[in-house]
Amino acid sequence: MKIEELKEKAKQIRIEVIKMVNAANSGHPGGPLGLADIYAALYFQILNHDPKNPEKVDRDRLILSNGHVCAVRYASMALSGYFEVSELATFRRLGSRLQGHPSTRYLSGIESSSGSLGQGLSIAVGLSLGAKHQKQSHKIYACISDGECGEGMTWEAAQSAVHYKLDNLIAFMDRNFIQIDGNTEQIMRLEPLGEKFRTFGWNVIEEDGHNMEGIIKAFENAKKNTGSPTLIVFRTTLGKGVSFMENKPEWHGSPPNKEQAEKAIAELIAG
Ligand SMILES: Cc1ncc(C[n+]2csc(CCOP(=O)(O)OP(=O)(O)O)c2C)c(N)n1
Ligand SMILES: [Mg+2]
Repeated sequence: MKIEELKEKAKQIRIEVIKMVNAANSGHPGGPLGLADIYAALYFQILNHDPKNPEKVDRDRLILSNGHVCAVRYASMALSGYFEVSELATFRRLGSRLQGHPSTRYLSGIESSSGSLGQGLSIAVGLSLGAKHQKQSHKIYACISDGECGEGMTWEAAQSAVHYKLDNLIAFMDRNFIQIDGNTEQIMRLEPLGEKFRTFGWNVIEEDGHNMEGIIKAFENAKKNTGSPTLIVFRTTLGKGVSFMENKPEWHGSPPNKEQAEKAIAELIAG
């Protein structure tokens, strides 16, 4: 897909995210808006997947560790054909397949249940190791957040991924410097983040998470790396695309009301 088309997909994803969180009157708009460009690149360009056959054996796996941002994944799945876009309106409703934190029990195409932070990278390490043992050639992608690095399990996974030379593992981080209570560096300092992972033995790529060409290039380079796992640190802006949400921790987990949602969508359409 052309870069301009991917940017258009990202815009559509953002609009659906706003509609979903507004209709549910609960949920997390900030993270999903910040990840929309990356998810457009994944679902419309990078992933080897088939929306009409979500269980195909050789598909790439995408583990979403920071499960609270699942609106971006549901919107990407609907727009790429896993299910009807109209189903997005059931987000967070009782009985819906689209719960506020994703579950493998309800929706094919979700590769791990999440919401309890810190577990995703370990799950991805297990899947990568399994794929190696079985001589399978698909990739394992792991979406992780900066806030969840406060969970020690992340660092155990980081260590074992290098030990087992898991070059089929491509982790990427939503590095927005924000978590539920504010700035990550004040709450639990992470910097120098890239250097930490490099010291562990990871191939580390740092990229602007809103530059579509750069996002594609980063993933393509990660795919080519051999002998070590890759971490792409994507610098993102929480709430990207909606002026009154950008970089504001309060939009981590509060829904826009009708008026705010209309304003947000108008801004996104104006682009
Ligand atoms: C194990 C665990 N501890 C605490 C929480 C509560 N919690 C939900 S989101 C969040 C902040 C995580 O930071 P990040 O993913 O960087 O947030 P974002 O950038 O999306 O605002 C926390 C602490 C949780 N879901 N799981
Ligand atoms: Mg964050």
